[in-house]
Amino acid sequence: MTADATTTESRDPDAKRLFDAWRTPTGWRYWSAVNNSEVGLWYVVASFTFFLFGGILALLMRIQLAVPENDFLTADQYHQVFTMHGSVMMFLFAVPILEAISILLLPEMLGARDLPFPRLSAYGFWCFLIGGVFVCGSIFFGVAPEGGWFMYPPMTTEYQTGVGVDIWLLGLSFIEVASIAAAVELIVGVLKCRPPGMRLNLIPLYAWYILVVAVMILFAFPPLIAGDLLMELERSLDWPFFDASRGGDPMLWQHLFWIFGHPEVYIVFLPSVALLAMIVPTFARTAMVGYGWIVLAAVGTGFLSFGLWVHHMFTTGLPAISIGIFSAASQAVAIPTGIQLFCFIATLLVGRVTKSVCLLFTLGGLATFIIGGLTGVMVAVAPFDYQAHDTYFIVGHLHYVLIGGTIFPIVAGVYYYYPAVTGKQLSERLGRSAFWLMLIGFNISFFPMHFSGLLGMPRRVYTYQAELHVGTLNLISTIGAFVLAAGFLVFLWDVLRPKSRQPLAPRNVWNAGTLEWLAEVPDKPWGVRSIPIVETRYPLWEQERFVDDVDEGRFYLPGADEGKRETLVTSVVDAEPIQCLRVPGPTFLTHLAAVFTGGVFILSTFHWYVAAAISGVLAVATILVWLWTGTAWIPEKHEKDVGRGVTLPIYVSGSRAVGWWAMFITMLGDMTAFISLVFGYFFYWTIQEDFPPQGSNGPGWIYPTAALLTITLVWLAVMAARTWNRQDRGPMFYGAIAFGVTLSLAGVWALLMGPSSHAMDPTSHVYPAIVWVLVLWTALHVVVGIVMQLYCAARRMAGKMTARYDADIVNVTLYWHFIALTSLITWLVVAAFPMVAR
Ligand code: HEM
Ligand SMILES: [Cu+2]
Repeated sequence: MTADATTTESRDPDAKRLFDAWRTPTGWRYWSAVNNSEVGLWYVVASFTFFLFGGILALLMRIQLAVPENDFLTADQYHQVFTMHGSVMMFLFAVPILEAISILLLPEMLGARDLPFPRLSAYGFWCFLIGGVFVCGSIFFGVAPEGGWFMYPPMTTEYQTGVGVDIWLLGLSFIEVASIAAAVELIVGVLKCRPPGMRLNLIPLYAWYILVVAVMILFAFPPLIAGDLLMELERSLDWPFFDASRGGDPMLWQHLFWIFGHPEVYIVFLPSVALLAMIVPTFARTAMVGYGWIVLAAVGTGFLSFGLWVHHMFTTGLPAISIGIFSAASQAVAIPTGIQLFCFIATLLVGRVTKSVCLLFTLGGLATFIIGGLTGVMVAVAPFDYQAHDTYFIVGHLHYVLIGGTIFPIVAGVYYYYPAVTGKQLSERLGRSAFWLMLIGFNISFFPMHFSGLLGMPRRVYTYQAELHVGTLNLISTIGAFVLAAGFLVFLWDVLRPKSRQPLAPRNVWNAGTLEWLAEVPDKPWGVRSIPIVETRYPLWEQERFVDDVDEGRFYLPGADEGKRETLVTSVVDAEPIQCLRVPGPTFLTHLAAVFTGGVFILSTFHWYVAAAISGVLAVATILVWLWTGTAWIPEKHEKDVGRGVTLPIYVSGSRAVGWWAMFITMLGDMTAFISLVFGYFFYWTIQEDFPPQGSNGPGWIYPTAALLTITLVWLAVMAARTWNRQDRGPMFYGAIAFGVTLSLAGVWALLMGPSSHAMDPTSHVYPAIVWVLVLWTALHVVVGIVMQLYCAARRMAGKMTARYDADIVNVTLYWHFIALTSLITWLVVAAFPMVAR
């Protein structure tokens, strides 16, 4: 929502150029925008739409359960509905909405003009939209998955033959990739795109939380993607990872799922707390109490949550000692959560609180979450869990946590930030009605579930007998659900009702202290007129003449002299300015790339593998064009004056560059997926007497060792190429690349020869299957590495990479460090380990 160039822009040529550089395209080209303020907004709207869809599914379930032995939905339909409800809420709403809000607001909170990779955000968004529509669409054709949101095998491998489970596995993997892309963007954003002076201890709390959450996504989603991969291989190619009759084990899925699934709870909870952490000080009119404690608690929760997954598996017959440890750890996580809540409450107590709808939703959310937390501590006690497991007690518990911990805070956030984004305020009166309807409806609906659960009503059943005496409780729950839905409708109406006659809200309506409130009304596409120097946590409150200085362009980058989109990059710890980063503008390439990437996943669902492969090649080609035209531009001059007498380089490479960080972070996620597969191998080894099984063929040691040696040579060649490029020794550079590409091909061949020359049949037993997976994983990465080497050679030939401007080869070298490590681990596992294990 941007006004035309008016007043300031027409008088001030600097402002005019800045405005033109950041102008959002109009007409149908509007959809080619990549700027965070547009993409973030679409992302929020799309996630909310999926939420409404999930909510309608919930109402269908509640209608079915209103009375005993109802036949509104068949058993089959009900299974699809609850699976889709859970999956949509978790994968298409809870995680994406928080990434969406962050893409929209994080740059503003950091006084940045945009995130470092706007096209990556756009690509992630389009992937999300395509994947989400695909997954949701399945239910209209009656082919939705039925395995519940955690898809336990063997139910989902042997007993469901339709495409439903494949849609779940592939569609959601696709969306998880988009989530990881957004996480990379957000991590680099927080670390490298802060305004000068914003040292680590001045970062807005929201950004701290998002940093923690994005890192959690980076380590939690890859295990699930690895699990999805294994299960899809079992379903489509009959590789028996979870099939006990051929050495597989369904428990592996449960581990991989919950290594993701428990952190997931905090992944959706922490960003909502982050919103509250911005709202609370504003309405208490005072700085947040215990900033350092809150940051420590957020980081601590992030760490602890990875150690808790087993508490979802108490009833699977694990050894008692591990149950004891995980039970204690599950209760320990209440401590950091408690610290955060105490800091919030303390802030409200010491401040002068102004009443508002935002605050109502904040308090309502906290109270609801605390109740959910208490029942959570109850089920963390293993003996209690034996009673409550798989009953409506759990359904009650999880919705207290999820709705208290995410929905209420998000609604609070919408009321809070709506004026900053649209220039108009929401209605306090409608907001109050929405709040009370939601709070009361929610409790009427979910509180009785604790009792129906304890009376023995199991979850995931499409109906129940009248003799169970839970009919009344269920009817109450259904009525409550409709009251809750009415509350949402009021909220929705408030957001969507036409506001053209309503006056514009004043700038910084709530009189907040943080940078996002620099947004002008109506909003300007450039974000901030000049990028400020920050000295305190609440600069709008505490730094004198701050807003005027920003507006009058007295800080950094007040114009766009060359008509390019630019923002500042700063150092990680001290936020010293180090680069004037040029970011790319609107494009449709990202849409094409998303469609082709989607094609790979969607076509595979229907086993059209040739079409999927073609789509994959097209996706890679599009992404290459995008990188070729949109990254690592050689600037027309080395340095540029960014204002206040500071001159910064326009192009940097190596560990100062944002691209290097993005590669590094992406590879950490990639390694996590790989380590999850390796975990699978050792999981089979620990639970089986005889693994690798006596007498079965392994890949031997000759081919794997040959593969390791060739790949190591490629790695050295790539490093040499980097050096020779820097010394501008062209022929040596091209020689190294030619050598590297040839040896890469040899490495791929040697990798594949190991298992194939020993006739390892992946459908016969889980051992050959997991060896094949590790080998194929490594080989695929080497193939990608070949494309990267060729890309660098082409860049140099085209004059787009030079001795001085060498970010491409530097990043590719970083990639190869990880490939070398991957190959070494693969060798250790498939070739060396069987020798020592025998
Ligand atoms: C808006 C009001 C909501 C209502 C009335 C509602 C209702 C229900 C009901 C009745 C079930 C139990 C299905 C069964 O076991 O047979 C359920 C399951 C579930 N809900 Fe909700 N829900 C709502 C919102 C949410 C939200 C906002 C989230 C997440 C952010 C969520 C996440 C889940 C999950 C993960 C399950 C478990 C699905 C499974 O068993 O596989 N729900 N919900
Ligand atoms: Cu958990």
